[in-house]
Amino acid sequence: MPRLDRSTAAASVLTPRRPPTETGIVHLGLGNFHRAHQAVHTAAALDHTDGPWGILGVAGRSATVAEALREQQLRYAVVEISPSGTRVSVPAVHTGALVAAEQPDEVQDALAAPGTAIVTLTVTEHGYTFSPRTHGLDLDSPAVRADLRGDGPPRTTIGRIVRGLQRRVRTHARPLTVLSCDNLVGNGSQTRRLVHEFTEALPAAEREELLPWLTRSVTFPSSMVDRIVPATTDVYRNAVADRLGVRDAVPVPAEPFSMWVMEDRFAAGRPRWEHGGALFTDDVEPYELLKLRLLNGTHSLIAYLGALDGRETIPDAIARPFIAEAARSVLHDDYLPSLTVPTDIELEEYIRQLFDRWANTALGHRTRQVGSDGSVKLRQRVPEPALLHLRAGRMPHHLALTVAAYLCCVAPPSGFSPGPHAAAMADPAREPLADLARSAPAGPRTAFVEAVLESGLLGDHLTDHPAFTARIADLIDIIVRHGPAAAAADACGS
Ligand code: CS2
Repeated sequence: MPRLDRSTAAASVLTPRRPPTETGIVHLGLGNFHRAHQAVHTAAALDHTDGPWGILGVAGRSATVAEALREQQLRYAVVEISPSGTRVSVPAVHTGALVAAEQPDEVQDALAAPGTAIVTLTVTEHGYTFSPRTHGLDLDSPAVRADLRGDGPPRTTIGRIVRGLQRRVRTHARPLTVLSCDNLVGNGSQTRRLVHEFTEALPAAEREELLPWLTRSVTFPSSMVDRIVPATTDVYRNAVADRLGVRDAVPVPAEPFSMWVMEDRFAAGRPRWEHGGALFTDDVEPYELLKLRLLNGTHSLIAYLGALDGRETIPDAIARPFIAEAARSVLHDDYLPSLTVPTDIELEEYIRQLFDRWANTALGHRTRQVGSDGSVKLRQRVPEPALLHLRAGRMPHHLALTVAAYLCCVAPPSGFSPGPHAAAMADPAREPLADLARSAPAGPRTAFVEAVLESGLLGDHLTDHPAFTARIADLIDIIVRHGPAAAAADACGS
């Protein structure tokens, strides 16, 4: 069977009809999410109004996707899956694929190129080298320190951006937009702060060269992104082979739903993304919080309870009545009161859609994928709503359950086996949390939870609420002795 490439992609599935040849966007983070989200929205926009908006995709370290894309002349398929059917499309918007760790110079050139007007980012929550302790750039990280010294090619995303900006200011100093598309609260202002902090930590001459231009000419709009995109498996490779009669090594599975809301603060123009379904607003925060809490926050609880209950996928987990009930409770009782719902969102319909999306059995999104990186994800989802309730004298039982289930998955108390799906969750804090679990005294688990919260895992303020610590400890105990269903029943009954 021939490989998917420019000559074989069937015209009927290709968007836009006239693929761009000039690069206007450099994208950092060439994972599945970018290829099923910004790339698809850009393809749809360019189908309507063309322009110099090709995307140069940059992977961080792993060369697998970039190499496959190059072999396939930058074509890949998006396999949209729902119980009612499968739709395959080929977004043809990429103009190149680089690997930052292998081609650092090309990446800096691309960031500095006069035609580059936007840098988009999907580097995941832990790609930002953010320190929960200082609420700013992690200056203790060896990689950040090496990047500041300029020892070899940059290793961090923020380092790469700043080195590219230096090259830009030295050559032509045209304005630029840096657009974070990651699930962070205030992702634009966070990124701005980290880029500025990195610049401020540079030697004086470099700082003075860059900072005035950075302040004047580089904007950092915030954005809310939403599309469930699982990992690729052979099921999706076979779907492309069946539909298009070609081999695609790197297709991207995705649900049909997709949403993108952005602030319209672009320093040097942008594609007409509104024609590709994006919304523009002056204030993204209400959309971000809605999505981060109702979707992502609830998703985390479904993933951890599901994994502890032996469920491999999110649809398998939500099919368990006790998990569906816990999801409803966390969503309605704990997250919803912490939000101002944007006026154009029909809340009941939005929530109904969420449950349908989680129940998409055809998609097979794994509990281990959603449960991975909880130490960086939960910080964006849990502390603020929890504090809001605690300060008003209410106990957010299901947020406590979320943290308890997370800890049972990645830092299981000795003698407790959380099962294979939890064991497969990757987390940068796994080791330090396991150390805390090992050194916890026998008996009540309060000391362990206290130590976890004091480590800054969920920000600084939850430690002011010992009742929350005690509730998490309680629920861990119930999970260990009676299982996740009993803990969920306890949280619901409280
Ligand atoms: C999920 C998200 O893995 C996770 O934490 O909650 O990846 C979620 O699927 C996306 O944000 C949906 O837009």
